[in-house]
Amino acid sequence: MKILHTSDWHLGHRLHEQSQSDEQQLFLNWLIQFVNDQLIDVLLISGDIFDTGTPSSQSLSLYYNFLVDLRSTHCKHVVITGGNHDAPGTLNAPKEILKALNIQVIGKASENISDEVFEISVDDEKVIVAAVPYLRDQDIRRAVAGESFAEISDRYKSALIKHYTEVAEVCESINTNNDPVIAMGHLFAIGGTTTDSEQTIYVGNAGDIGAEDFPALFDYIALGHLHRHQKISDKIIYSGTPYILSFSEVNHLKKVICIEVKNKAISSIDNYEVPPFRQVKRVKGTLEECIFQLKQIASHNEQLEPWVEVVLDADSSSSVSFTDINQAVEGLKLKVLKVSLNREHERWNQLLEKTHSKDIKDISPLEVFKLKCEEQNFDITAHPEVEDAFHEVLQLAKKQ
Ligand SMILES: [Mn+2]
Repeated sequence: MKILHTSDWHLGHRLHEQSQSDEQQLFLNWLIQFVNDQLIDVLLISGDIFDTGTPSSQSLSLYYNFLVDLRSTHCKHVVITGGNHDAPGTLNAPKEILKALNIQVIGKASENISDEVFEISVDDEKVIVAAVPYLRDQDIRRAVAGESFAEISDRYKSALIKHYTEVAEVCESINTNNDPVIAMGHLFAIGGTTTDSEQTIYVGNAGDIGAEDFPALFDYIALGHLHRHQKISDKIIYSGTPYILSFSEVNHLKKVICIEVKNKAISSIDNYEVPPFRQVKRVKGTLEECIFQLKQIASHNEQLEPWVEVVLDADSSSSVSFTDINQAVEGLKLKVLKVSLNREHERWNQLLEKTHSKDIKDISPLEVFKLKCEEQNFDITAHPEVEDAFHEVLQLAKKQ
């Protein structure tokens, strides 16, 4: 049995006011083909199907047309969970009719936790899926008057772990044949790295959940929320978004994950690169260097117009405006969506000046750290423990 894990489609998302529906449509077409070619049996989508709680009719058609197209492929089972961007009501509205098509939707935490558990059989293999959606504080925890922020985070974390523990117990109680158990989730797990396009789910370290907080019963945990594809452990994985949702993601490869089940066990977990249907790039340097790179980007014949962020060196761009850049690229097959200044250059120069050095290589990491503290108005001399911690981190970094 082959299971495909994806998440964070954010249908309807706009990048700097530009609609991303073209690349979203191309991705969905590609996914149908991929499901067919790879003989995928089960599709899991771990939250953030839509970018907003009230998706446009265009975003809704992308979604429903995809589900209809999927009917004619090899894939006969779909499990969809809600993310923090999805309105539970929107996702859940067609729940019953989708259920009749073997598409299970869990828009929000269920009152009866066993409603989040599905048994899926394909030929002679079976898996149990715990379809845990994004868990809203109010859905899993009773508010207590006068709670401090730390207490709220702490209780939320306990409620979240309790929810996973309970759903694991339901899975265990029905798993009489020792089949693989897969959980889904839409949350921030410790060890993950963020990009600029996720909304913070909760603040404060007390609310974070780590690999060790998930019940050991799960053979795989298909996570959504973080937009960079990454592993929290060998079996706890974020698929990441299938396309770029912010310029901070320009160097990320976008992936979908394929989990294969053979002889009652997960036999392989492989990730597959999603082709970039639109080139989203960032060019850096002086105005001339940026224009040169823009021309190079525009010289490739792309299906969709490339989108670019121009990051100009601060010292070379005092008089350059967004209009100047746009005039310079007129006629090129690309669009500049963002122009920003790179202050790094300036900062290094100031640093060199302060330390009376000629080259950054002459400055020790500790000196750089102390200057950074100074810049942030943090008095490191009053906090020797911070300097100790820095040395510790430095030693660790050197070992790697
Ligand atoms: Mn998301």
